[in-house]
Amino acid sequence: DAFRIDVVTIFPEYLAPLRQSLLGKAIERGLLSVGVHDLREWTDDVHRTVDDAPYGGGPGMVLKPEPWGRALEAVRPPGTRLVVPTPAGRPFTQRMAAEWATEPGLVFACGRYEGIDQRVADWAAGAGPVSEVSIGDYVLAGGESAVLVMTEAVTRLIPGVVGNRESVEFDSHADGLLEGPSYTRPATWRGHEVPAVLLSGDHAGIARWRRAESLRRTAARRPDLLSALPGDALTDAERAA
Ligand code: 6GU
Repeated sequence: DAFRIDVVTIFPEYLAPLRQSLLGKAIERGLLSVGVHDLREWTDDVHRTVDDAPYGGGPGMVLKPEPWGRALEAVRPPGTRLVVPTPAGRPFTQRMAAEWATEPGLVFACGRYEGIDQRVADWAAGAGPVSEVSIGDYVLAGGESAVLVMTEAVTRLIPGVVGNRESVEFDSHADGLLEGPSYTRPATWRGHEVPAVLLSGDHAGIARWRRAESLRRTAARRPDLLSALPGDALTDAERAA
C-alpha cells in the first residue's frame, strides 16, 4: 500500500510543494498519497476562530484545542504517528526518518503563533505515538516548512521512491558520518584538479580515500557526530588519525 501523509494546517497553500518533483513522482507511481487539510474546516463559529490568548498571560496566541480534536478524529487513522513540529521538540534525525519510513503513514499537525494547546498532543498520545520534533536550533514562524523538510527526508527512504538504492545507503548520516567531496569531469577545471586517486581505477584505494575524507570532514565540521559513534565504528588507525 501507498505511504499516507496527512497535514493539518491553517496555511494549506504552503504545502503545495508536497505534490511536486520527487514527491509528485512518487504520488503518480502510487507509492505515496498526500492529504492537506485546512484546520478552519473544523471550527464551529462564524469567524472560524482557531486561536486564543495564552492562559497565564504573555505574548502571541495559542491554537485552540477543539478544532484540533475534531480534525485529528477525522484524518488520523488509529495508531498512526502524529508529528508536531515545534522548536521546543526533540531533534529530528536520520534515524527517526528511517523508522518513520517503515510505518504505514504520518499525520502532521502544524502550529503557528505560540504553538498548539498542549492538551492536543497529550490527548492524541492515547491513540498512537506522538512525536514533538524540531528540525534545528533556530525559530521558524510555523511548522509548515519543517513538514516539507521531514516529508522529503522520510519519503526518499520508502522503497522505490529514489531510483538508486546506493545513493540512499551511502548518504551523509547513513553511517553516522558526513559524506566527503564528489567530483565529475573535467579532470582539471580553472586550475583545480580532481584528486588523482579517483582517476586511478584502484577501487580499494578509492574506498580508503573516501573513508578518510569522510572522517576528516566530520572531525572538522561535526565533531559532535564523531563523539557519538559506537565504540567499534572506527579502527584503531582511524581513531589515532
Ligand atoms: Cl519543527 N517548527 C518551528 N516553528 N520552528 C522550528 C522548528 C519547527 N524546528 C526548528 N525551528
